[in-house]
Amino acid sequence: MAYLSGKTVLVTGASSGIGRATALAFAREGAKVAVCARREERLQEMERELSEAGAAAVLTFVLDVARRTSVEQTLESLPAEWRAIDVLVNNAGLSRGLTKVYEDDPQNWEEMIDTNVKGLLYVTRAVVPGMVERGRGHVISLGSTAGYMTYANGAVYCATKAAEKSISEGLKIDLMGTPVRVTSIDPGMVETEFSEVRFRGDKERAEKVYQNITPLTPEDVADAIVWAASRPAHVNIHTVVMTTIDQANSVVFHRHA
Ligand code: NDP
Ligand code: 8X3
Repeated sequence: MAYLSGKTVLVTGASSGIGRATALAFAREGAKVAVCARREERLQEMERELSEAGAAAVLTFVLDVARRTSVEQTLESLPAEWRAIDVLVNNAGLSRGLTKVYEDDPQNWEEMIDTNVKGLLYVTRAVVPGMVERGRGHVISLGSTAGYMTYANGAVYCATKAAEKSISEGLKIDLMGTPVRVTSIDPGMVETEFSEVRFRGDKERAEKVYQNITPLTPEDVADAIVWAASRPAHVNIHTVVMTTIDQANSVVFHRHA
């Protein structure tokens, strides 16, 4: 897709899963790809892979999106040739626990809200003014089917994704009159490290989530992100809701016998 060749793309939370697959997909389109996350060694490992995939240039840097001052300072001091971000993929996110609200540890809520809601806002706030000034740009954020329908024991994670939906809708309204585009990509179950993080390293429990189901892959979601980013400049894809064939919504699944 010639449209993305040479474009500057920033993917947050690119050290794993959907973010990693998205960075590689943009690299294959010949984009300049900047990736960030908290785990530096993972990002360093990706550097060569991104170049080999075809990225026009690669930048890796450590960023915890939940740390406001750090987000502001880091993004402000990017090398000059990386400051004109054309596509921001707000992907960094996580879930912690699967518990009733009235029994949960508030620390879990804080991590999810700080990352999925406040982190997304901090990065968006730092990047979008430049897009408006340059008269081009696209903000693509990761929502979820969880933002449309709350499932048992997931109230706060679902609330963060409902917040993402409202923020993307509001940002689109705020940006009317500018050519900056806004998209929310809202997948159902995708097999990544998501459940392992949710269950704090309990791999057995995480694997059960995807048992007897064919989940989406990170590459399926990356495809949708690159598709949305590569539409003609006058086309704004608002939302892509996507699930595996085995999922109808946030709570209805078909598990194979
Ligand atoms: P993974 O756990 O595989 O990846 C999450 C990524 O986010 C990692 O690279 C992690 O990197 C990064 N991250 C987490 N916290 C922070 C932080 N504070 N600052 C910077 N980066 C952070 O999960 P997924 O790929 O599945 O998740 C990606 C996004 O997709 C999330 O927003 C998630 O909510 C959403 N999503 C996932 C679905 C699924 O079923 N998997 C379905 C729908 C949406 P590091 O730890 O190195 O910082
Ligand atoms: C992640 C998908 O269904 O586990 O957003 O919440 S789900």
